[in-house]
Amino acid sequence: MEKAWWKECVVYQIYPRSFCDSNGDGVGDLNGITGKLGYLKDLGVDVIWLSPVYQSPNDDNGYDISDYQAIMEEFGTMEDFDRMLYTAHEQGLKIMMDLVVNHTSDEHVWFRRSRKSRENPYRDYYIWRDGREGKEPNNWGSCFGGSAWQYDGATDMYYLHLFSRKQPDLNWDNPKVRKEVFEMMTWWCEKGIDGFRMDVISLISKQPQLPDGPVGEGGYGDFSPYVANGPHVHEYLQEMNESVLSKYDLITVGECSGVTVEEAKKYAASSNKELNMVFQFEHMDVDGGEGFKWNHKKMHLPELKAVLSKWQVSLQGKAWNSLYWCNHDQPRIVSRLGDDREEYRELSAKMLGTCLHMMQGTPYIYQGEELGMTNYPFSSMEDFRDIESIHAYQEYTEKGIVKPDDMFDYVRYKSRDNSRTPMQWDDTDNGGFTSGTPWIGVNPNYKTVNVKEQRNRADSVFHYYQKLISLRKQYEIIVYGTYELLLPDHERLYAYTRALGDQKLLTVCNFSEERQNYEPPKEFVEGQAKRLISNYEQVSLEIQMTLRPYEAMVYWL
Ligand code: TEU
Ligand code: CA
Repeated sequence: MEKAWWKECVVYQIYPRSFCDSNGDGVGDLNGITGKLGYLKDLGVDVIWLSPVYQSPNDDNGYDISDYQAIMEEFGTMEDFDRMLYTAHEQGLKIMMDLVVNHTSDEHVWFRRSRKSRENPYRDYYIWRDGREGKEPNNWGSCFGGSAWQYDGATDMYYLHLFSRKQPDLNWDNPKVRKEVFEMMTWWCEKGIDGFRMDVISLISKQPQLPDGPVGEGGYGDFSPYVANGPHVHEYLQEMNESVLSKYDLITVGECSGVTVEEAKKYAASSNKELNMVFQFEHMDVDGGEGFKWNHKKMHLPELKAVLSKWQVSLQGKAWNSLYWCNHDQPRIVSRLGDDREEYRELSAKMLGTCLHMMQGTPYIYQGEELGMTNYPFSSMEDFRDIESIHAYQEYTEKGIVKPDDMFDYVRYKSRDNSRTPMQWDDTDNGGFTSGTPWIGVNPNYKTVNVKEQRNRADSVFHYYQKLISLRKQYEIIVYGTYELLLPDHERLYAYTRALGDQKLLTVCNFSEERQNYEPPKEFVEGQAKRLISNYEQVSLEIQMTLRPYEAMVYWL
């Protein structure tokens, strides 16, 4: 397999709004990030993925951009950005920008011009359609509730928005749009940034007829069959690669909702004509309902193993995986697949980290994951800030689809705000995130769960993640070895091996609080394999062994 630095690195995602506030206005900012680069260096990551920092009216916390070449005022200035980039580079850290180009803000100058008249040169930058008998052009629902179409009185037509009303979709079939986007990307590359994480890039090419979709729980049609991995998406990404990406040494990852293994082999093929890797969603859906994320369903481990193993095996040698449990759209993994009760929080957070970091692919750590940060104890709908959570609650309770109490429970468990509460730096007010009033509640467990405490304690989750990262740098097999799943049907244990040349690696994780009997492959026991990491003391590999609650271990031969 061809080697590449972006296969060997570890990425850390920062959600700037919630990372560190330097000026006491309650909102995280660029100077706050610059001040914490030393922390990230110490953790050992190589690349920082910055969620959007561009100018934005913040309908969707920066994922609605009104100027791609300006910095959001709340976050600072372009000078602050340049200083952050410079300081990061000085410390050997790379910066990956979030690129949100499936849509802009409705306050972007392109859209302000586009909506003025049917004839103006910007009209075709977006997707406008006539109504159908006085109603929306088709039955599609938006990701954030309601129709995916917004009527605009000025020209008596509708525009498409797969996300909020304030996020009109760009028309990628228009070559002028592609040119503008590529020029903007080049401008950032010339500034010296090191890569792009591309927001919902799998949705940029729509089937031109825009047919009605199958109707789901909320009464709207699903757009994905006509939008996800649409007709020209690969062509447009190849064009992007040729005009921009291939000219620089970048790390690129496409957020690809609806991506299948077959599609991923095109987006992230080893021949590297499009992107380095994709974010797939299948392992995030194992505890969801079918296409409806609002529920309590618990994951079934054999299903999770089947999904992750399919991605590991199918992309082997053909494309490259990204590895993630968390991001700013997902609840905290320790509350979701682990156990966030104090007794097991750290053990299970370490177990989950082990399980993911020993796989093939580029690992992504989301801020606070390295501390085992948990979901937030929301007490009422007023605690939420996220547009998706608020709209979903309103829509499903008002239509009587879900009872208010149940819906509150679901939102509480699955809301994106669980991951967006401030980073917990120490045990002072607001977890050291801000000296002012934070824009969203700080998790009250900051008194015990925080950076300061964990950096001072050798057996913390922080030090465990530090070790996982450093192992990846020491053992090539962790990056390049081939993966094989053991015990596919086991309900509690996740065990797999990796192989590279004559080296072997064994990872065993107990996903439960019950003790589990386990018989490791003989060669590891007989060959006196070396233990690389484990979340308990006193571990030894034996032919008949018992794993303790949430125990994880890795052996190398
Ligand atoms: O997310 C798109 C996506 O497919 C989801 O994860 C989505 O956010 C959904 O709500 C999950 O329930 C990206 C960004 O990561 C997200 O923050 C943005 O809100 C969205 O695109 C629109 O830009
Ligand atoms: Ca601030």
